[in-house]
Amino acid sequence: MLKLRLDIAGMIFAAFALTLSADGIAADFLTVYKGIPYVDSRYTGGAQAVPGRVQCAYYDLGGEGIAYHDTTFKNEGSGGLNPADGSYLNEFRKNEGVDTSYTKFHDAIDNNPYGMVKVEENQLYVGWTQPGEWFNITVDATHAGVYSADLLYTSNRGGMIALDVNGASATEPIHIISTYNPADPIAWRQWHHWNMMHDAVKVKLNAGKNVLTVHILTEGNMNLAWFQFVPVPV
Ligand SMILES: [Ca+2]
Ligand SMILES: [Ca+2]
Repeated sequence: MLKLRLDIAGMIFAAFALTLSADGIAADFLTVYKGIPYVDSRYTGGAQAVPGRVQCAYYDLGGEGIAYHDTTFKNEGSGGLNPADGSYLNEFRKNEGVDTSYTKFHDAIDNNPYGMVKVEENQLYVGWTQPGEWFNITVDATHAGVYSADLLYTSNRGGMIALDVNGASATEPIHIISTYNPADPIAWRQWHHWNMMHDAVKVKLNAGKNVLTVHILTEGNMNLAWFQFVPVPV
């Protein structure tokens, strides 16, 4: 059943990709793109502002093949590792394929001594990332230009990500520095060593609406929390 679902998802994605190439790619991306900015009972902001902090967990609405591609149909975090209990955080986007979770301070999970930076408690993130997965985030840039972004993340094995802007490749593969630390005696906590990569990403945006696509290229096992975008001085 799972394989069938993945096959269907793959076909939807392939059809979507064909639509894009037939239409001449990037310039037409925004006119054919069916995803919409995320919104819920707690987050009402819509397209995320640039400059500013762009939360990965607020990836677009639109579902598999449109707003994201994920290799597992269910959300491995919400409703999975974090049991459905009626709370906002445990049930956050639990019916979507992208795997989301949030930082926890009990039992020294995300406030462990092996993190390179301190994170806030209850910080949402996209986890269970695998090569080939991607998700879209609609942002709203105050002005056209080049922006760079720091990335808050963990990475058990290192790996590569890349970003598209409006359907066109916008970065070279970005090497994500591993946060693995053999000194941590708890194996599962290798997924919780938070780090900041400064100027991890540099992209050129149009004024107003842009769609960022975050691609997981290699390794996976990264937890991606947010990109903090600032303008690059001309
Ligand atoms: Ca999934
Ligand atoms: Ca996943």
